[in-house]
Amino acid sequence: MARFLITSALPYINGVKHLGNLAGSMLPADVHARFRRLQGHDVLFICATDEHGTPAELAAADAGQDVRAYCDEQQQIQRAACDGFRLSFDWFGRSSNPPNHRLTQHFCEALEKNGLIEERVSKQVFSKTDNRFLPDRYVEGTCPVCGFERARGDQCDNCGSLLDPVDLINPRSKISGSSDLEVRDTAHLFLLQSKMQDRIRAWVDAAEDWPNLARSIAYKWLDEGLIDRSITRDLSWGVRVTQNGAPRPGFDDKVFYVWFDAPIEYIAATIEWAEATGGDWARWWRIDKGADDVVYVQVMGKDNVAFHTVSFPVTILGSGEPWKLVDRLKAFNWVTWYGGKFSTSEKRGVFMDQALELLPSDYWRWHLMANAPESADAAFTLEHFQQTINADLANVFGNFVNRITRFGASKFDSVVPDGGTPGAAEATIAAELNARLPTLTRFHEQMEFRKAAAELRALWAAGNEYLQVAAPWTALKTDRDAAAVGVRTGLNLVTLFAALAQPFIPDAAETVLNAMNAPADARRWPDAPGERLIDALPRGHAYAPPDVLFKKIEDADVAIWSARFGADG
Ligand code: B3M
Ligand code: ZN
Repeated sequence: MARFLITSALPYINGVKHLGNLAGSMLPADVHARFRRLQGHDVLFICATDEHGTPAELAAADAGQDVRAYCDEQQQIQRAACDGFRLSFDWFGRSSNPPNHRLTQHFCEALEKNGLIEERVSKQVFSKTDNRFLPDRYVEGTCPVCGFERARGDQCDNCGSLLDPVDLINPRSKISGSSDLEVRDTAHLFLLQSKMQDRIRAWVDAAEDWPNLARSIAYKWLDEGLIDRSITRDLSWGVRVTQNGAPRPGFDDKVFYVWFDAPIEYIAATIEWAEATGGDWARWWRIDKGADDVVYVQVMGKDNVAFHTVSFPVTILGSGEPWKLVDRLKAFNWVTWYGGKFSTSEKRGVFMDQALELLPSDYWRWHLMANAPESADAAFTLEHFQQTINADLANVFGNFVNRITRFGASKFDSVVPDGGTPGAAEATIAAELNARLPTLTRFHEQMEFRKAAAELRALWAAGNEYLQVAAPWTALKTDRDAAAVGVRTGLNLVTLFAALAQPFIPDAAETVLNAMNAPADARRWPDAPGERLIDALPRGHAYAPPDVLFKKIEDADVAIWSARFGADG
């Protein structure tokens, strides 16, 4: 028994996430949390919406809503989509809640006491029409390098040059279109990351449990050298800047940068959880309060890795306080939509809420994890989705469950039959279980989702082969005892396969386990030898065949969905 703290990257508040976001953070984190619970570990699985920053302000303005009201509404919508996908968070918090405000201010003050914060004056574009400073990407103008007329203040999309907004020719506000801009001085707090370079490198060197993608991204940033970065912004929506517990002079119109407060919300969401449930948050986060034996697992897309391997650790280590740091960091590449980008504005791709209108969550969960973007980007196509579902879920798993439970119901009264002795076919499937189960367990432990799904599929396929060989329907004509062995073994495999499927397809697995009246120990992660697992249910144990588990996806469905979701490449 160990203790696992699992966090998924926090979905940004402006709208429901698409399947690519889901596949690279919340879903794999959920699969892992479910797996660790089945193993009997103590798991705390935390997520939250990331709510501060300019995009939230602008989305609220677009929707004609107050930003707080906008976030309240969007949080409910995202929560419903997460519930629909059966994401089993112990808590789904909000970075705009009070615990995060308090903790963010606390961290900044602790960093300042340790000499890691400096106030610096910089030049920034101010829009008189909008009456606000403009973040770099909200200034638009002509690129001084290539002449492209719609270059952003931070980068030109045409020639790729990195820009400073003050370099743009004919700059204008992207918010109002106004060109009544001027460059003004503004003070900001800088986090002196350069001073932490050696400590962060030593910490990454010691982090042997990180998969390659995460390590290589961390080293890339370290090798380029950590630069001091501004952790405040000229905005009104966010965490207020304080000094010694009081508003910081000169910072009335400023808040912390969203990427400074967002990771702190992992801790703050745990405090929200503790306040709501009476749990002990410090036991999960403070080394001095019992968190030393916690294994902390983070899951995220590759664009978030630098913030988690460098910036957030600077905050934590720089505070000088005994906070828990990440032990295992699992990062994902992108899921693409037919090789291109998912896009809300261009209506390309399927978003979480839309997916659930088409099919139950298990279909999506299985496909996204069986094709997880682990070693490279993975292209989602509806045709590939159709193939995976029809082959793996309908033909292999669904068909196996259906065939044997129905045959047993009609010929052996819907109970696990007694009689007969296991022979060569049972020895073969038992050996297969003994070989494959430890591998499946290891892939889950290593968070190799694609490989874990492949191993589970191979087990299901071995079950079908077993039925082919044992053929209780043929045996029944001459040898009822031999048929009884086949049905008994088959029904035990049904239960076992459903138990093993729980992390990936929890609803279908539960349907099968309930139909089989599976006792509690048959619902946990198995560690018994194959010979025992194929004869675990008591003789005479009653069950009822479940309804068809998965319906096939027809070509006509794919045609309709392609038209609706812009699947034309
Ligand atoms: N909200 C992901 C994004 O919007 C970001 C993750 C925060 S994790 C602390 O790209
Ligand atoms: Zn350019």
